[in-house]
Amino acid sequence: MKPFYSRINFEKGLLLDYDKKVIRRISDIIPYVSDSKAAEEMAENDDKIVYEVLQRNVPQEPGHIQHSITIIKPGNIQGELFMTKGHYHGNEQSAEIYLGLRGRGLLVMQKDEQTEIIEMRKGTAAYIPPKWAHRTININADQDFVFMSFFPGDAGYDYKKLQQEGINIRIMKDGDNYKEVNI
Ligand code: S6P
Ligand code: ZN
Repeated sequence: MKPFYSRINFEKGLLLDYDKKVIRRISDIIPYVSDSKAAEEMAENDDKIVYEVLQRNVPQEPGHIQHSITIIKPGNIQGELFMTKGHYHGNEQSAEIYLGLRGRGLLVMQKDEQTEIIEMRKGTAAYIPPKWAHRTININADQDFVFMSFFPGDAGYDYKKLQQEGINIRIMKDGDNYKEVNI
């Protein structure tokens, strides 16, 4: 393949060139939220977009580096702030770097009984070591949270493992702020 580039608008926190857009609505994250019943009802009434992932097409092979931008909308489901599904990498040796571009969010990571949380904003570069599950949450009530991710071509996704073991910490709306709730 040939070299290529993408343009990022840092003011708007947007990837201007992308090959594929994945849209996740409330109906897509029902099994991942604390109150699945509330999510089902919300999805029936108004199936809002929770997040979008803008991806570049790169071979999903060792040696390549996938990169994409995630835009998480502001909102909550029965108080649980809008978030990504969260996953382990299918190839568990794969690390990842998240770079904050706009808004404010939390990166929640989990490995065995350990949980780590990094608050992210524009300019935060967070390192997710191999074997740590990761999920991001928008903690701003009126602004998108946008970050860019860089990960190995063959990282893959294991959503089931995290869904089955459950995530230990939920991020709930607390007035204009947020609180961490241990489960
Ligand atoms: C991929 C990386 C991100 C997420 C994206 C959506 O390894 O971590 O690009 O895929 O933020 O999250 P999720 O959990 O729905 O894939
Ligand atoms: Zn990942």
